[in-house]
This record gives sequence, structure tokens and C-alpha cells, in this order.
Amino acid sequence: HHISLIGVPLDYGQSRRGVDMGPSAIRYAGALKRLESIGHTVTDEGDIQVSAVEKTEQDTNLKNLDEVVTANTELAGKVADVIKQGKFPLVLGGDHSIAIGTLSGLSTTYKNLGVIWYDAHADMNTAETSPSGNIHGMPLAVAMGLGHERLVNILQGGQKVKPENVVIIGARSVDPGERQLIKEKKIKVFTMHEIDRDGMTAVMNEAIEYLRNRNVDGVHLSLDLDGLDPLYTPGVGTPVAGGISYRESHLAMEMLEDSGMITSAEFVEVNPILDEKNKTADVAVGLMGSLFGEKLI
Ligand code: DIR
Ligand code: MN
Ligand code: MN
Ligand code: MN
Repeated sequence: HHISLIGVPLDYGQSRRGVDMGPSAIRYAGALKRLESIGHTVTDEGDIQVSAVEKTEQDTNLKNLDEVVTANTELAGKVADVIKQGKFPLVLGGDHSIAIGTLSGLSTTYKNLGVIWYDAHADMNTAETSPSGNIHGMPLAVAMGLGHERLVNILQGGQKVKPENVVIIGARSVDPGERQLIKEKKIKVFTMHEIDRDGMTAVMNEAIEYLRNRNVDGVHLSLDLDGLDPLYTPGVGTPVAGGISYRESHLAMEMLEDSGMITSAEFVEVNPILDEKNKTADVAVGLMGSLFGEKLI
């Protein structure tokens, strides 16, 4: 691949500061060299601009809506550009609200995009169902065309991802409104229960086959580091115990690489302030290695 690294130093989609340093932490953990050593060409596109100053005035329960909309609009344009140049967009977060921009940008090229949402959470709240007002809990709903109109209308309005093209992996903290939407839209969800019961191999085989049967024209991997157990990735804003293991996560990445179906990816929610010696960014870069075809022998 020719991979484009795009940093998004955004922490306004949730309440804890510090995840804006995620792109730096991931770069410092050696993302660029790691991908080059596999044989890929890598261009670091730098960071999307994010205001360092938080606005206080608001007329909505959505936290920092203006800043989130501005950054995601720029990101969407950047992602759209990068794909048109034939490059693979690899987006570095930032909190998970940046998936709104990434998916908007991808939707300019992919008309039947598949999405793998690797996360402890479903991120399917709307302004009405959100218990927190945190936009990082909303991006998957927004991509399906549901939620605040300023978020849904980034780049263009409407549904950017079809609900039947979405697979959630690792869920273990789901809000009541999200549960209802998952049922209503018949979203394919592999919770920790399925991972424990059937094993990661079976879960990934099923996820890959599910998306193949949907005849998707691309698959985006949106990986929230809190999908893993906080034992391995403590540097996240909303850790949930009982998560996916380090080994299972590498296996999942290797199986996605073998499938050849992944056309874009993002790694989000790395918060160096909450981390232990950049452990979480190190894990993120290791997972990128597996996703992009690193082989031991
Ligand atoms: C929760 C937390 N469902 C919310 N979401 C998180 O605020 O909407 N997503 N942490 O990653
Ligand atoms: Mn900040
Ligand atoms: Mn998330
Ligand atoms: Mn999460």
C-alpha cells in the first residue's frame, strides 16, 4: 500500500482532556517506521487543525459541537482527497468522534462500505439518547444518518453507511437507546459473550463472511483502543473491564489482513495522560503491524 497517516488531535468529543495527544503518542511509538519496514510507502500528512481553545457558550447538550464539526469537516475532505490519490487512509485519533469525518470522507468513494467497529461501546447514541452529551458515543449512529443534523450533514447529508454493512466487535457497555437502535437496525454485534464462547477465530471468520455476503466495495476498520482489556490499553478515557485480549486482537488484525478486504483504518482514543509509559500507543502500533501484514517468518 501507499499509506497516508492523518493525525486528528481532537479531544472535544468526550470529557477527559489528553486524547488530543494521541497522534503524537502513536507517531512516537514508531508507526511510520513500523509500516515502512513491512514494505509499505508511508506519507505522514500531518495533523488536522483543532482549536486549542474550548468555547464555553453552547445551545445544545452535545459537548463542543462547533469544534467537533469543524475538525471533522476538514478531516472528511482530507480523507476524500487521499483515497482519490489511490492511497490508504490511516487516521490517528483523537477521540472516536473523528470517525464521523473519516466515514464522511470515505462515503465520497465507497457507496457500499463495510465497517468493522472494534470497541467496548456501540457508539450509536443520538442527541436524544446520549447519557453524556459526548459526541464520541455517537459516530456510528451519525454515519447511518441518525443524530444531530450538523453532524449528519458533514460533507453531505444522508446515510453514509448502511446498518446492514456494520459489524461491532468487543461490545460490553451499551446504553439503553443504543440497544434499541441495534435491535431496530438489526446490527451485527459480536459482544464479549460471543468472543468468549466461540473464540476470536470463529468471530472473525463470521464477521468477514458476513461482509463478503454484503458485497461491500471497501471495509473500514474503526478501532477504539478501549475494545481491548484495560490491562493492555490503560491509556483510554472510558476503560471497561473484561475486554478483548492482546493475543485475540493481534489474531483479529492478522485475519483481516489475510482477508484482503480492509481499505481504510483508524486507531482512536489513545490518551497518553492516562497511559503507563505510552503502553497504549505501543499496542496500537503493534496492531497496525499485524493489520498491514507484518510476518515473523
Ligand atoms: C457512552 C460511552 N456510551 C456515551 N461511550 C464511549 O457516552 O455515549 N464510547 N466511551 O467509546
Ligand atoms: Mn485539547
Ligand atoms: Mn468508540
Ligand atoms: Mn469505546
